[in-house]
Amino acid sequence: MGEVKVIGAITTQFCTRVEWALKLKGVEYEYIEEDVRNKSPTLLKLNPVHKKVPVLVHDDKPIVESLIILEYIDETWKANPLLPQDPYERAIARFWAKFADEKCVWGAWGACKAEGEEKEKAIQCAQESLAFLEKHIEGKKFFGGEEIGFMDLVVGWIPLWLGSMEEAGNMKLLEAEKFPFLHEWAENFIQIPLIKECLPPREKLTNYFQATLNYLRSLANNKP
Ligand SMILES: N[C@@H](CCC(=O)N[C@@H](CS)C(=O)NCC(=O)O)C(=O)O
Repeated sequence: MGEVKVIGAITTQFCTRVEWALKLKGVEYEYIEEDVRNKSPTLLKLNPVHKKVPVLVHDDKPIVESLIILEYIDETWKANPLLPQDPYERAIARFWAKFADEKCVWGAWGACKAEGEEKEKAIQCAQESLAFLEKHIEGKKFFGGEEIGFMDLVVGWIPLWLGSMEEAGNMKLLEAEKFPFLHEWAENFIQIPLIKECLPPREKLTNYFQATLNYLRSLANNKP
């Protein structure tokens, strides 16, 4: 199995998805918390391009970017496959994972940050992206079918992180009436013991988003 380390930050959903994948595969690992506001020389050495967490270190070899890390984990440890076996289905899963990271994560954060007239527009835009996930999960237990798969881990931030963003940003994106299937999936997903055990405390997350919003707004207010 070799030595496995995860360099992460507790408030970061991109790291939690990596821990979920390792746990699903039954891989033991050492977790090392990084302070992303005061980056360690180790992080800068292991991820010199993006300087971000997570970094997976397997037998001293670093792998970065969480979607790439998930694929590496899936190819290295074969138990409980994350991606489908069929090449077309795999391509589709990768497409939706990329969509979810590019549109849903940043759409939700955009709506969280927005103020005044921009807020309604940003909420609508984020909900348009979430509507694709709603279609995708309709009639299924998990995005992966009967078992948790790649896409479940990728959108696994929704139940907790989205709730915290909604609280900090004073808005509601995942309305149960608008997104009944996604809402139900989120409620079930977060109750799974293996999923639950990697989650940060909600209060910590909400405080983190609130502090980030305050910081960004103070920068904007002090612009010349
Ligand atoms: N696309 C990256 C995103 C990772 C990411 O944004 N990490 C953030 C934590 S939320 C980070 O390390 N930020 C430090 C920085 O931007 O300087 C992935 O999927 O791994």
